[in-house]
Amino acid sequence: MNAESLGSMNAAQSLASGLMERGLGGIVFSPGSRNAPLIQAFASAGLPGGVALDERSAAHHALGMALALRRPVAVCCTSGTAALNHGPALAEADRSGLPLISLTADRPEGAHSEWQSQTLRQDGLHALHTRAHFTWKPESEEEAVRQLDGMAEALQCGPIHVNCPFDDPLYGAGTEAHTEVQPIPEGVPFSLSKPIDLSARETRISAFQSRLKQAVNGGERILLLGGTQPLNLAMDALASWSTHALLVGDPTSGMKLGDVPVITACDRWWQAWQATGKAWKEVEPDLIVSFGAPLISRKLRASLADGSPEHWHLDQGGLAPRAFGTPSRNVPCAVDEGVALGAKALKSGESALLPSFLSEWRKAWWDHENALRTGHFTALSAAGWSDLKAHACLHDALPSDTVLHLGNSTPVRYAALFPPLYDCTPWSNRGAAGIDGCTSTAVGAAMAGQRVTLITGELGFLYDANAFHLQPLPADLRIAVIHNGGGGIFRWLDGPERTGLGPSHFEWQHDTELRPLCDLHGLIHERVEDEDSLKSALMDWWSPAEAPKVLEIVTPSEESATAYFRYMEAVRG
Ligand SMILES: Cc1ncc(C[n+]2csc(CCOP(=O)(O)OP(=O)(O)O)c2C)c(N)n1
Repeated sequence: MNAESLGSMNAAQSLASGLMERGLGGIVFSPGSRNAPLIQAFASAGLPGGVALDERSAAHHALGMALALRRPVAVCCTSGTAALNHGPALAEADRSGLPLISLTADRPEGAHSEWQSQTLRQDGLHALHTRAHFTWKPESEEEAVRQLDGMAEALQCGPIHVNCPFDDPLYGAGTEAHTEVQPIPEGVPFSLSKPIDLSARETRISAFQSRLKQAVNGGERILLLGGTQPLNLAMDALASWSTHALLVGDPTSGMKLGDVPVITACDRWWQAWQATGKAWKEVEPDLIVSFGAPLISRKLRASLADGSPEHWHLDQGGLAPRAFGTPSRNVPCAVDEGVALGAKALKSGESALLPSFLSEWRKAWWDHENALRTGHFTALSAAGWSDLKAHACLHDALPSDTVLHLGNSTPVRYAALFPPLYDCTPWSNRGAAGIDGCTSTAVGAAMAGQRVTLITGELGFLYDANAFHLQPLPADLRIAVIHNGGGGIFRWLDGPERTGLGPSHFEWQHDTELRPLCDLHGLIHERVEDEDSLKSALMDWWSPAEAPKVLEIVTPSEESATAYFRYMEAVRG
């Protein structure tokens, strides 16, 4: 068997059934001709998904679905530049370990050098941002199975790219798209651990556990540091960590504030510590265990790197980032598994009494944090109408059962200031931190059946407006757009203003109206411009609606930046 003799239709069919047997949870198509065999093969399977015009958005829709379903989800496009547009979502998935499958149709081998139209060199196109890539042109049944197993294995660590060269004929007769979604086939859930070399894995995990036990017994200062990752981490495991270690992480790390003692407002903590003039040495850890995407607070990360601490990183795919100046060691397991294994090791080493300098070390972090938490309410109530106030109102009103997505500019940073009332692990595309797919990712999670609320800035919203060129568009979606007239984040930085180009080239100030855009896509639009109208709009904002709702919250840009800086000062008391 080979793809040509088998025919494009059969090759696509065997890919579809092979991926479904291995746990494919959904698929998003973009229209095209070369991908006709894939469309026909997968559309008849009745998987959750949709058809999205823009491939960049489609790939983010699939990313959001993979996040919500905890399963691999595919995105399928035609040949040529379409294939390049899967890049941003693949880069995000690669950093955050999500099982996204890019299926790009291609012309037969050699078409590009023969100067045929709509071709580029597609094999390995996304090699730098995927865990593995494949050319789907199996020469035998055995090879097909081997490739499919390779795909399933790589998907446990992150995204893959499958390039599919298809020859004519591309169209069969009478494919019936299943509009009724079939139950997702049982397969490999993406967080399941099934590593390539079991013995090497066991050795590295037991080295990690021994090291933790030794650190506890030796009274070393251990920091568990969480970046963005998709899993809600188990409370009992985190509770064990909190007995022996300090927990610090982004609001999107899966360590939920309130359930365990964790510091999430990292920039607030760091800025206030700097203001005390105290030495960093007092709070420096000896050993960092990290997981997830890079920490949002660059300043805290840089200070942590100052002390060149020993560093271990939990990542199923073997990543060992040099995040704190020194080389790190990889612990090859999924984040939830690694946290649980670490907790077990810490518990087994707990016979030694906590040395007093260790208690003092943790107390230094927590005394500082507790003072800031006390100062929070006074500092917040002193603020006038601003981004800060708008975020506070939104976080107060969020229903506990909503799945929160956060734009990755200021919204994810503001979220760190408010103790969560919702049950989920909030999400933000912090892996590669592009603003180009935040809305599409939220839409993707809603496509998978979640009740999603997205809080975003208006530039991110405008940028990713193609998120709504999607059929069918899910209705259970609420989008709060903080419209501060530009990229508010650039007012938090020193540099842009000094250049004299701040408003024009960095913030990108504009007067774009959001209503016409919402009308274009059939979104229910409402606009508020002060605290009282925001509060009253939020009273029944989450009640069922026919279409997604967009709440445009207009805030003053200059006052918003001032309110943030005043808050950061006032919170110190
Ligand atoms: C694809 C991409 N382009 C540019 C940037 C740089 N960038 C980071 S934040 C930002 C502005 C975001 O503005 P907005 O969405 O209004 O949010 P705010 O800063 O007001 O919270 C830009 C352009 C990026 N991260 N990703």
